[in-house]
Amino acid sequence: MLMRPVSRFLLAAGVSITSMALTLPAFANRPEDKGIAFQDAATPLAEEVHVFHNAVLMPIITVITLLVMALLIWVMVRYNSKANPKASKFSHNTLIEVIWTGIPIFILLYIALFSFDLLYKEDVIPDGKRLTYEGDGQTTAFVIENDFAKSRKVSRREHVDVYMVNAATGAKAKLAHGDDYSLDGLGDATVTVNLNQAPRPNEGVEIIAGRSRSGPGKYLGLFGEDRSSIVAAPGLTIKASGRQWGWDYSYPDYGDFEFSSNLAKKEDLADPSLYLLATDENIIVPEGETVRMIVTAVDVIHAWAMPSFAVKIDAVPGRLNETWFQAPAYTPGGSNTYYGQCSEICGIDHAYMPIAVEVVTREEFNAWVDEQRDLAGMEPMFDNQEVRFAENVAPATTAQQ
Ligand SMILES: [Cu+2]
Repeated sequence: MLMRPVSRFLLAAGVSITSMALTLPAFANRPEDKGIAFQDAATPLAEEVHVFHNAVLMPIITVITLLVMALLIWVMVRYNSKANPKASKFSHNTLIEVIWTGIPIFILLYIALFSFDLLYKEDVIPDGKRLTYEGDGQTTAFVIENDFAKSRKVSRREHVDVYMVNAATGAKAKLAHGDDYSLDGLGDATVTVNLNQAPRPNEGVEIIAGRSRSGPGKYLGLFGEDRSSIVAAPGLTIKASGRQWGWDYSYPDYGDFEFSSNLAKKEDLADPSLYLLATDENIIVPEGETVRMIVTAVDVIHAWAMPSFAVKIDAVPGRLNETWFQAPAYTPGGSNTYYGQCSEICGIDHAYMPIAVEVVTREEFNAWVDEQRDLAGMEPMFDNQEVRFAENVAPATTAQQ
């Protein structure tokens, strides 16, 4: 098992761990004491799962519960032995039997209508294509190669999202089809986005094309607000391997460096309430990136779960399971670490194998990759002189055995 010093990356040199500990933000994205609702959704897919639960399942559950309770009360009051001393003897009623078979069929069909769509999105890795252009004040036409598989081709205007990006701040504004741009060649080999106004040199255009739309859309495609967006294909793959008692991670796209992530000791935590959630080494992901998780186990079945991403997948020895999530945006000074736990009872220390995903900026991610590559004896990939990692800033937390 690999053991690593606890590392924290600091943007500016000279920031000591003491001041870090004092300025640690309040953590969200974790279970709350006495909480009974979902953790806040941190990804569009998790939002969609919450909408499915709140708008589709909850009304059905509520109506059925009230109906059954009313029927029970009615039976108890109207048909008890005092109120109804002479019981009737019939045992069949065709109409009632058709009703109580038919209604549940419609309820299940209604649930399936929404849940099959959601299951598909959870299961299938997004394949959206992201193109970015810098404005030059003249160009208005941007071309998308429509080289998706036949069933995934860009053929409707819902399959293209266009954003205007402010180059200085990185702020994105979604453009409206019709008002801001038109599309040519939908379903053909190339699709052209024609902007009504050429982006200026300090502006950028971001085009995402594909059918992997996620996030709450209009109810039945008709009512309400559409907050969905097309998700780009994964730009990062992380392999997670569950073991008694912790997780090992590797980053195959960046030289396959590996590290172990174990339960952080209580005395090492700035916030002791994070005990059993915090790890000694977090999974580091760049903000906004689509991440493919490949999950397996080395001994018994574990499960990799991140409630705020609505992700839970079994880690089965000898098998590779695949899932994905979209890393949330990085909030400067905010809570950028998300907590989950092994979610398959795997033995005596099942409760001691937490999962922590930390979202960072792209520059910090690159610096972290270089640090990990250095620890694994590899050359740096990015070698950014401005962003540095501070090593050995806290006492090393070792695996508990
Ligand atoms: Cu486990």
